[in-house]
Amino acid sequence: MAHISTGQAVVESLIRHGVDTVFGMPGAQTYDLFDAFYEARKKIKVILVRHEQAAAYMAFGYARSTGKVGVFCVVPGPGVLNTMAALCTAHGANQPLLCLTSEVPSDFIGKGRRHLHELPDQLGSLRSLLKWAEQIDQPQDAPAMVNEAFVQMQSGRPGPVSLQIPWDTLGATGEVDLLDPIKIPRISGTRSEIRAAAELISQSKMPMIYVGGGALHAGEEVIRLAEIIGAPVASFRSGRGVVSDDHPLTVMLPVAAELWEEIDLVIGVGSRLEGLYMRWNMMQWQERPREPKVIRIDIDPKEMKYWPPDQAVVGDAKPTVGALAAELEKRGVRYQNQTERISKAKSRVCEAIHSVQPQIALLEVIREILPRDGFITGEMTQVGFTSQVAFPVYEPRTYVTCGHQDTLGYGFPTALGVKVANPDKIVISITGDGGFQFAIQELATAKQFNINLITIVFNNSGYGNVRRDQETRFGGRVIGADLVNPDFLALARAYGVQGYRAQDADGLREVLRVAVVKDEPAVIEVILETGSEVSPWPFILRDAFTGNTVV
Ligand SMILES: Cc1ncc(C[n+]2csc(CCOP(=O)(O)OP(=O)(O)O)c2C)c(N)n1
Ligand SMILES: [Mg+2]
Repeated sequence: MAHISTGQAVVESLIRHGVDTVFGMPGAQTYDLFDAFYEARKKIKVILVRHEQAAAYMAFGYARSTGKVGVFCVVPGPGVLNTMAALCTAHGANQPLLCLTSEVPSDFIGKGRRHLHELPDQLGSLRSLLKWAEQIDQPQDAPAMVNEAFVQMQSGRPGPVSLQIPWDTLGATGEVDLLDPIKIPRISGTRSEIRAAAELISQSKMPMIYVGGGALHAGEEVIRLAEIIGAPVASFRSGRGVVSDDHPLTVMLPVAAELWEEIDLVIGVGSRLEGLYMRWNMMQWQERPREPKVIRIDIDPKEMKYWPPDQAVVGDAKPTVGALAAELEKRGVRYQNQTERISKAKSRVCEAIHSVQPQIALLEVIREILPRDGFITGEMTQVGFTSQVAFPVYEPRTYVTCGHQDTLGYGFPTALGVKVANPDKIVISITGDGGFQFAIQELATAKQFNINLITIVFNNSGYGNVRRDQETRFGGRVIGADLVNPDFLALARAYGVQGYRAQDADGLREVLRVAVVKDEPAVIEVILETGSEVSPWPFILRDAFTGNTVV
């Protein structure tokens, strides 16, 4: 029992959960919380940002690259609203993020008197967007509320949550009992579900495994299953790296498209099967075709209603896939060897996708220099889109994406969080000139906190993706797509960050090598001629293989 404030009780509880970093920006309502962070400064590092969106994106990058909870702390009202794009991205990508914030003083809540930073219904707004949100009303409640927040973030389908503590409550003191964290068990699918799934697999001649973000911790089990049944393991973006791309059974999305016609069973693991059914067919697939058959292994039972499989197995990927592999081994399943078919499809796609220039050449240079355990963070840019279907990934979590929200501007601040979480690894952010300018001021954060991130900016003087669509689908009626940009290198230098420029892939190789050795925050600008990039979309939406045109 200790006599402490609510703020101190929250911070002590975070420490018990292993939190070592908090991203954020203080304000009057959160002073007591920041004062508690000050007291705990030997155990928790506070990283100050220049705009709250970056605090949330950095926490997102921290979570995505480690599997741990990402924590940020912002003022209520405008502070919280500034983090919403990142929170909806975290929600879409099932990431455990804790948004710590405050509220108007308790006596003012719900009165509508327009107190400083007051929202009509902040808790209601947060609940409508997040997995869970609660208010702490007294110091004694803080440890149990923090425990519940961690359970909510990490159990079932993970997701972002918020704890708000009213201005006056944060400083209020009381006798507090600190608590140990609650262990979250990994629950397997039932025996009967696993037997039924094994039965379907035994009847299949050409199965394909398809993994998503829910399988990132289950790589070993997925490989075991793949090797028992000789099936290719496909993924779009969140599942990249579950199985290394240099395993002969791993295939990227366009290779899966090549194999698709003969596949008679899809085994989805921790995935909404977005690549197959929500990207292909121009994102127009309303109902699941009867063939191929589908088994879905997912921790979220609701998924089974959204996209009904022939066999549902509700459980955590790790024990469930492990149990399924054991069941198949016991049965001695025989399979048709697909290895040659897979390697032929890989070579065909490799040749075809080589036409997506200059993106492929640029990505090859990045892959050549980035160590196997180095991280790359994507963006909604031509090189970023191409990377989703062409950049080899060797380890889980090293390919950091925003998932289905396709949130322009997430990349650079997210990558800063990845680097904070992985200071000893090389981290590269790839971004367009458009996306970079969503959070360019965080170069100051990189400088101040020695976040040695390498940011490669592909400068085509515009929203290249928009421009291409307007050129090809609206007869050249280009509107809202061209950008007059600042001098990115001068800007980087003004922030005290190293700046480099490259004109092509060879130039990028030269400066990227230098930047990696120097190990300091760096911006590399790659100049691209406007409209010069070949569209990667046929390889994502599958029309390269079906002859359809992009709608
Ligand atoms: C938050 C958000 N706003 C707008 C968009 C729509 N959008 C997608 S890509 C894009 C252009 C990106 O331009 P840039 O970052 O320069 O990359 P480029 O396509 O030029 O390589 C836009 C505006 C989006 N996906 N997300
Ligand atoms: Mg651009």
